[in-house]
Amino acid sequence: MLNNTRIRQLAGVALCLTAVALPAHAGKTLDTIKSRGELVCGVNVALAGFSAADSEGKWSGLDVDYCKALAAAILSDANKVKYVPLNAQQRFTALQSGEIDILSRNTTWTLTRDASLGANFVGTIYYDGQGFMVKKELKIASAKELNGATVCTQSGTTTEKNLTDYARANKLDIKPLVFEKNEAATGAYHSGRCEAYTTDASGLAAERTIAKNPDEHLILPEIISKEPLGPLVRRGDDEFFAISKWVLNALIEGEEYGLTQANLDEKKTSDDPNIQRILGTAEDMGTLLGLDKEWAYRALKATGNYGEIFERNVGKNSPLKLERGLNKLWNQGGILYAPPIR
Ligand SMILES: N[C@@H](CCC(=O)N[C@@H](CS)C(=O)NCC(=O)O)C(=O)O
Repeated sequence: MLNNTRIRQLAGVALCLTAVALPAHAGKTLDTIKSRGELVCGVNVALAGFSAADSEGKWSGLDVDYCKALAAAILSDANKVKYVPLNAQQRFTALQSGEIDILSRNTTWTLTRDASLGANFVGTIYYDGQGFMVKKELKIASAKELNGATVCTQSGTTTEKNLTDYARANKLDIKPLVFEKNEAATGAYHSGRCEAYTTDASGLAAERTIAKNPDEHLILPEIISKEPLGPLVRRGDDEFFAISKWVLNALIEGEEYGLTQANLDEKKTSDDPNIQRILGTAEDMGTLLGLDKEWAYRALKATGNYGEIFERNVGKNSPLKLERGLNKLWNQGGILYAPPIR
């Protein structure tokens, strides 16, 4: 029989083992970012609207803006971000090895990834789904007409499996042509080796904008999967995980409470307690996260709220012209719902 002392001893051993098992980065990410004076953010090499560098090396996009907001919250400067461009294959290793602090790169949240990469998904920044693009000259109007077609796609993504699942479920004889590099997949599509190219609908819109003649391409109406895209952080650092989650929530709540880049300073005198909490003019919520009371004010000031980020980068007046759709707020017909800042 185990007596109480023995039980406590065993529990102590178990605790020690747990502590030893934690990754070396545990709890340290915030300190590392602060002492380095820079957030290291893994992004897509080039995905119009989400992450792209201009000729001067200036990065922009929806995924990039999230990194800027995070840097503003932590370091009080949205420019203190080092962007590490990563392709589909490289992205998870870069996070696991500690090369980057956070991966903000059109990455779909799935059970397999959540459970097996040693990483945690921060949330969903863009609700997407997989679609198909074809050349208009082929006169294909629906994915159901892809029987016998060759479809180009990239490996190391969720895309490949969705394609085979869709073909099987719809009894379509689709031949996937899979490339390690996205340029190879799109190149094969443009040169006519494949009848269709498949990826996230946002990726299709991005690809169409950079095509030689965007009008020659049609994005088919079918969306064949759920692709909730969001940032990931390494496991084992709950503090940094919380900061990353709440910065995303603050961008969404900012929109919900009508806080824009332009009116933010004016709103500092608001007597709405929700706004006061977000902007830190009454209670200090930031200290609970290891930040300070102006964390969310700085994030919103740097990038604007979620709606502003969306419109600027991928919305109707941007080259991608994407509809808000599911990415509208929960009280405006969408599914964006941030837990409350209180
Ligand atoms: N959301 C999907 C697809 C993400 C993805 O990597 N898409 C491709 C096609 S748009 C891409 O960005 N490739 C660029 C690259 O690997 O450099 C996933 O997480 O697997």
